[in-house]
Amino acid sequence: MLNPFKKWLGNLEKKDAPISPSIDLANVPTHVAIIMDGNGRWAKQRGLPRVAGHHSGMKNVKKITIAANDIGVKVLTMYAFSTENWKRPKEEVEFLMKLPQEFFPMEIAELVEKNVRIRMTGWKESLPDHTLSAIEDAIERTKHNTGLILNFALNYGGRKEILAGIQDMVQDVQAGTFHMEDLDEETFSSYMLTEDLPDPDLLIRTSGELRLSNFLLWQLAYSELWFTDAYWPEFTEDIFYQAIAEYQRRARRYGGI
Ligand code: V07
Repeated sequence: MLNPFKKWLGNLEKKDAPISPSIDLANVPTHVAIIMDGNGRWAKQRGLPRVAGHHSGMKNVKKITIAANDIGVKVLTMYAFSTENWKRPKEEVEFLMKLPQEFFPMEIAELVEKNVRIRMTGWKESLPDHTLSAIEDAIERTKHNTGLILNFALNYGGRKEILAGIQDMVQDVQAGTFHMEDLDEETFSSYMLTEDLPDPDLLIRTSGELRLSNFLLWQLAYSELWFTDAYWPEFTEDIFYQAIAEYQRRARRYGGI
């Protein structure tokens, strides 16, 4: 690019919200996954209860969804609750399970206006009825939207997903509807909960932890990983765009040369 500001200026002409001059809008990751960590620590640092951190974290979800939508990200997967999180204190779990029903009345109008489609990856069975109906309502009300897919990973665990996929596959083999000769990475992917989504191009984890914590184990095989010390409630559009710019600077070679 001869004039690095050309895209930036082009941007300003098309949109009123300035994005970032360092982002190449022609090379934006299709699928970004985020581990929204550090809500409890953010709260503790301020002398607040952990749940205040979760609440603040919830309010950050829409902001980053809109920032992602503005640059053309197609899928945004947010890790909201893992299969391990049930082990937390009962009061905290109960509070977390109320967040979906609180999120939608507050955010749905703007998300619908931006053409965002809501989805969920995880096991619905063990969620409380009030949580599940809030989620299903949002999925239903946005199912015809064609913009960014906001995919909540909720009651999700990567190893459990892989084992469940193997179980389903073995059942299909026994029923004669799947043949072992056809097993390869692509057919196995169709047994994952994310069957119809592309693999994430970029994983972001907040709060300084450098682990995958059982998130999208199969799907993250070739993803770029990006970490920040910022706690999720203080993660801004600017930090998000820094991650995108860094993603664009890295050569992605898929283990080849
Ligand atoms: C949760 C807020 C974000 C920080 C991480 C943990 C706490 C949004 C939702 C949500 C989930 C499904 C849905 C609509 C909204 C949510 C949980 C926790 C359990 F359809 N934030 N958020 N769900 N946190």
